[in-house]
Amino acid sequence: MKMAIRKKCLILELTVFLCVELYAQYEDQNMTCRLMRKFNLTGYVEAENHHFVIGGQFPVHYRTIPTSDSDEEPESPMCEGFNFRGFRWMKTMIHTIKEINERKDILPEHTLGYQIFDNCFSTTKAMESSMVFLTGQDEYKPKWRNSTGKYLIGIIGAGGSTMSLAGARILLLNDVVQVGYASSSSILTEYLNVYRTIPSDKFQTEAIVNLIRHFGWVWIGAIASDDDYGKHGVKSFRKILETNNLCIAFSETIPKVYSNEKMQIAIDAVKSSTAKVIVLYATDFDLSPFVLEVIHHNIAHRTWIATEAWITSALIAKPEYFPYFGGTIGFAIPRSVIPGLKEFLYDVHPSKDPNDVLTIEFWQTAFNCTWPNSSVPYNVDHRVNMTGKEDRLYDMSDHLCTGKEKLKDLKNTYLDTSQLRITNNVRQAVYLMAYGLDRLIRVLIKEYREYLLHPKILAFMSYKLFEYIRKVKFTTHDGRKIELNVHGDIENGYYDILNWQMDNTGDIAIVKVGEYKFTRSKYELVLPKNSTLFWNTESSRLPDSV
Ligand code: TCR
Repeated sequence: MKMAIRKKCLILELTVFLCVELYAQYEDQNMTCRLMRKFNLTGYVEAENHHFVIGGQFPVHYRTIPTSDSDEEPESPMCEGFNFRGFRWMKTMIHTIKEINERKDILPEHTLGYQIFDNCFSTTKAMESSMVFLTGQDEYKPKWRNSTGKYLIGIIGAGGSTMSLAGARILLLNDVVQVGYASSSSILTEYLNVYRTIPSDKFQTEAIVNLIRHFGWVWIGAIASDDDYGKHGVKSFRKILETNNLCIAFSETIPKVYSNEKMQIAIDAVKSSTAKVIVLYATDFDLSPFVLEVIHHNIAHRTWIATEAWITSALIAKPEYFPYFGGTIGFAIPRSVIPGLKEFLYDVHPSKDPNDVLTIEFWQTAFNCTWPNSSVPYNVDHRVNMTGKEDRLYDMSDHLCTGKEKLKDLKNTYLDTSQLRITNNVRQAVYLMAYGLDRLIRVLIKEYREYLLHPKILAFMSYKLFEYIRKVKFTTHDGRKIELNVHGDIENGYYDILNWQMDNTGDIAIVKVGEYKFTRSKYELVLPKNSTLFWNTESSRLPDSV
């Protein structure tokens, strides 16, 4: 009886909630709220032969295609713009789960399955997948956190703060833990069910101000993406700047939906200000229309301070952008090498499974061809709508793929394992969850060995898992110590300090020039005197911004 009431309440809550979320997203377009009931997600599920399931959300596409406004029930939008990096993150989750299943020291008597969805870097799809974890694709009535028929331990994701926030509330209602690998906004600290293996932006923002102080700059400009990451980032940046008696010259946002008017406000601020040092708080994808505008307006001789989200981005670090963005300096998550991952990533081919639409799209996009007889649309890119310019990533191709295309010949972000940073956070998020479950099971098994998978014990487990996952301490394969504080945040860590230079082949070299270590109350900024920095100033010397 109690359960039935609880379910009813939940449906009501979810209905209202989904409406509010959808409304918020389409507010600009004056859309009224109608509930979407049919979900449409792509991803990977392997649950059947396992005891438990870990959920995952990754941005394998960059955006959803806006649907036309009609009076009918809203439909789940389609996605476009294949994100090779997001695809690598998703595969890393699967690789880590396989590795844990083979280990005898973690969960020796149980195995983990997975249910992973592409959230297309959007709140709508993030909400949809959070619902589907609880209900299944074809129903909108919540079940007890087992839409795959297996117990859901928690969610790895969602790949960005705004998306994590969208899902956080429904998942919290259902006592489901979310472990983030890229969602770094400090606001997530307030959510009881959100833990993460990426440090909160609180630390990065402090690091940026300490870098500014190190170089003696005083007047700084700030540009943020129009989301939780950018806006909260710049808000706390301004606060810390002021407490250090430094000054903000301007602070503008980059629109998410293309608006020439809003974009020009940001561009004019950069152009007209005497502040030549500018912080860009945005993810690479949100940043790229702005980058094109900077180039279009020929705005050179600026020193851009990068956040970790774009400092190593292949989308921005292009040689042709170097005259404008060379000399960029900023912070990055430490690099790691993951044993066996490269081989796992190479083991991808569209002929293996005709239903694996993500792999087919990966192949088509990577090799610029169309997979025969597939219903997967070629990667038509509507980016023209986002930038206001013809900037298609890929042209339509009538050239058929043969299946003999060689992955080895590709220079592609998916296969580039030389810069595993967030990828390593994905791995550690999966480990954190698995260790938490392992520790809890070791306690429960003493009393309840035979009943471990009984619904009542599982319900109790959900409640206890929060605590067990949060209290896990472990050392990673590369010697990093992972430990969360009471809010589920990492408090000890470090960033690499990177600078964009040009190598002798004319390519951009993203060079490590220093390190920034932090604990809750202390920091250490190390920029060795002998590390050569490149500055994009007329004199090629350190810019002054006093
Ligand atoms: N936090 C961003 C998302 C993000 C990201 C990235 C996306 C971060 N780093 C690297 C792509 C690649 C940091 C957020 O929204 O919280």
